[in-house]
Amino acid sequence: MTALRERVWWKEAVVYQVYPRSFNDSNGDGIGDLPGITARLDYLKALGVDVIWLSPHFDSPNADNGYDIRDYRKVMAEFGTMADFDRLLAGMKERGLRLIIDLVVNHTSDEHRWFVESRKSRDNPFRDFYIWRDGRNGSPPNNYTSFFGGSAWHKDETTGQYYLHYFAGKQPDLNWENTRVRAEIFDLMRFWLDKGVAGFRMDVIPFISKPAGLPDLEPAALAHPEFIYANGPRVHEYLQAMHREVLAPYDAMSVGEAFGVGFDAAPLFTDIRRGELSMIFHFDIVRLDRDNWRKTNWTLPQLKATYTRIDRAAGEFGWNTSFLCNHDNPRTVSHFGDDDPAWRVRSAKALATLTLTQRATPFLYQGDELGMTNYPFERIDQYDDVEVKGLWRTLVESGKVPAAELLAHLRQTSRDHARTPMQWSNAAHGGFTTGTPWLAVNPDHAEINAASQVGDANSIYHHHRRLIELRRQVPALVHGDYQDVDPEHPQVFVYTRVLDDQRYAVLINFGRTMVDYSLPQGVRIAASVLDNGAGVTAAAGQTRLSLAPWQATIYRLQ
Ligand code: ISL
Ligand code: CA
Repeated sequence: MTALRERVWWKEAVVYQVYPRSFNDSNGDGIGDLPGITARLDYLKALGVDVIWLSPHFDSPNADNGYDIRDYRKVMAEFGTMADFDRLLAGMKERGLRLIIDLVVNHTSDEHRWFVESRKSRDNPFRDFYIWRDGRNGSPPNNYTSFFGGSAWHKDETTGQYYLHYFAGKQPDLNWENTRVRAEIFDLMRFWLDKGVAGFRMDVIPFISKPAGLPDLEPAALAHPEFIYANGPRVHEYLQAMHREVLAPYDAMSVGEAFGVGFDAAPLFTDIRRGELSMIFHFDIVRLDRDNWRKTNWTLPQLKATYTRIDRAAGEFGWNTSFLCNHDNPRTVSHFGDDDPAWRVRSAKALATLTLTQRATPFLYQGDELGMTNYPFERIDQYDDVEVKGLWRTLVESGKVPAAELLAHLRQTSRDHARTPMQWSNAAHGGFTTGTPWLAVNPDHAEINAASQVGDANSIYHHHRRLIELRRQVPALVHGDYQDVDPEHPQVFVYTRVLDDQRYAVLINFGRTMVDYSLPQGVRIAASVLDNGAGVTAAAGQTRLSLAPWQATIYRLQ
């Protein structure tokens, strides 16, 4: 089996994403912080994860919750000090946990020293660190749009030129064409690697090389500019240099946020023979039911087809991630499961089974292990996110979309669903803070919290723990070939994972009704290995199964 040729550590790891602002507040100011994370390392170790991905912890004015960095070598004051960071890393090392940090280098904050200099004059030595152009007859240099609303260009009065920003105006894009920019970035990466971090999650990394000549987007591209932004002519040259000069010498793990990367282009980023990234995040699953800001519907055959395409895109020499949530998405159980109290626990466990049995490195988002749900947002003033504010400005305030319509979509799609604080206990504010949380805690923390689940062997938390343990013991669940054996079934997801003579099948009923199911040819059960407790598992040789609502079982096959 060729896939086994590359049994590198990061393929076998399970990653847990911490959004520091919302994880655990140690000093009562309502904002999660680094000492708060250190205090919960035993909880994470007991869950069994290997790697923690920390969303940005750098000095930032927080126009986009840290995805706008003012100083790459300083810790955000609200989160603590460099000494707190060193203690967190030491605590992780003691427990055999690795840390990857968030590398946000497509853009900086406009308050970064480089940009403060750059905007001063056309001949400032830092001018060329960013992308400045003259306007076109009093309008922006081209028709690029920002993901947070409006033009991607901002006219800076000091010099009369425009700078490019794919995200907020406070997030100017760096000019990677400039060799000094690349040298600075490679240096700051080494700064953190020398401290002992194990690698990086790379924010919108395919965007770093800008389209040659910055021509207008064709009308058809305007709705999804990411597919143009992600295909700049030099992106692979830059990533290969980064790999050669920075990542490889440290054996560092890298995971690229491949926003805008199509399936065909995936191997260009992750084929191990090219020396670029370890793995990428595809957005085709979390965006299956989205048309920009609009929520649409998804079907199970569509979801299954997407899993297959993602697996095939990685091929033999590439590698994938498996995730259903992150800090930019609604909650896993509300999005793909059923957060009705009658079905929440079963469906959250079923989705954990799905996520943790892919041929990919699983990424769990904080609170997923508890089945945390979307927040019941009602009004615009309950949201914090810069993206929501941009949508409100460009759609509602301009009169294009009625307020009630946008609110109905946001209630299902907003990034703030994932950003409400971790629910540690049934205490006030879910035990997240003794003060006033920066974003309200979900009122369901009385039911859904870590304290109650750690003490309950049948909880969603313990189901995650058992799945992680099983994955560690069974190489076929990590490296084995992935095959969807019934792509058309509207309610049952069945796939096999095969490595040499080890054969497994995963069966998941994606619905509230019982399904009378005949196993496809060639799938012969030997024994149930791990089940989510929703129903009765099948015996060896049984071919007709009665699948209970949201039942999810891993079987060893004959
Ligand atoms: O979440 C999105 C829209 O709903 C995406 O467009 C998102 O902005 C995109 O996936 C890029 O995300 C990353 O970069 C952004 C930051 O706001 C996100 O939090 C980050 O994950 C800019 O740094
Ligand atoms: Ca705090």
